Amino acid sequence: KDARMQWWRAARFGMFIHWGVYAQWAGVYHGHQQARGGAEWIMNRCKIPVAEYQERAKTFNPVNYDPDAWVKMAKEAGMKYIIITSKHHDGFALFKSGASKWNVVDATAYGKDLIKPLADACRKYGMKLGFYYSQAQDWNNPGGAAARKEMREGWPNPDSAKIDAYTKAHNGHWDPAQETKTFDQYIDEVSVPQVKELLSNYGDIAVLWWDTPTNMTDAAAQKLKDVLKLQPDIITNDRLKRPNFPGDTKTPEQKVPTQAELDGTDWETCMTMNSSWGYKSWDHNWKSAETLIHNLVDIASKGGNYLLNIGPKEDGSVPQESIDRLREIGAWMKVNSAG
Ligand code: FUL
Repeated sequence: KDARMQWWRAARFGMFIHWGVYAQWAGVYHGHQQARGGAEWIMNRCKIPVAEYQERAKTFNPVNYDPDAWVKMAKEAGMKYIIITSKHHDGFALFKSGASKWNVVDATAYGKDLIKPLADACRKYGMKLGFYYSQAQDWNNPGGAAARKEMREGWPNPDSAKIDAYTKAHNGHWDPAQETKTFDQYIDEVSVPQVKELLSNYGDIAVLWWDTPTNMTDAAAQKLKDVLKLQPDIITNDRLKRPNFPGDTKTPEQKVPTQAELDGTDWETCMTMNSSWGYKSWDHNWKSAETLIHNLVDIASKGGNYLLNIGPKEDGSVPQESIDRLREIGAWMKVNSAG
């Protein structure tokens, strides 16, 4: 394990990328600002019907997507690895998939694999690439799990009481289309095959970043863990299934642990630059570059890694506020880092 962890322990700084068709909504549904949560949660928070969400995705066409520029931007900021949401909780795959038509090639106007050119750019610039994959929650592929969030947290829908009662009776689901298969079928037919695709089709993959084990069983977790054998050196986090699948790294979210909270396990703080992971048009709550640098130093001095997020827009461009902050961090790094 120590040999496997070596690059990761030296890395200290990585880029998280939350991107998917939720960027089209940008935190707004029918003119209403999503009341709570990251913009990547809008489908659940606002209980958007499956058909409506998929209809909008047909127009997803990120013509300004420039993975080469993304990797260069990360590199110039001093980041050593990139973790991208290959599939977030909305189940949308940013890659070509034979396991589900709900993927960028089959479901959008763009029609091309978004992961392949990123993997190529990472190889070109010597950047490690890892995948975030929502193994359990999936709001579009039937059988996928849905963490229950009450409707009142979303927009003022007149049907909110009805919808809330429905989600209570249906294990978090709000659309009958989500329940035409079982969770086990979803694991066997979508989750496991897609992780196989991700670990087979894009070269060396450094990290598998699982998330929210809603409804997970040990049996399902074991099936997913077995797929990791395709990449013997891969590093995984602690979000596959608790407590029997601790993985390699702990994942404090939006906070830097105190010294007293550390127990010797490898850890990585993931954090947003504003308040949302996915792009949210009206979130202007940006942390200063000074704060971000302070966090990086604090984390590095305690032996952790800092996974700092960007949320690209629908067209593939990166918010200027994020670009500016990464530039400032890079300038600081040039003066203050050894490597
Ligand atoms: C959370 C997710 O639910 C968020 O959307 C985000 O991906 C964050 C990094 O992990 O648990």
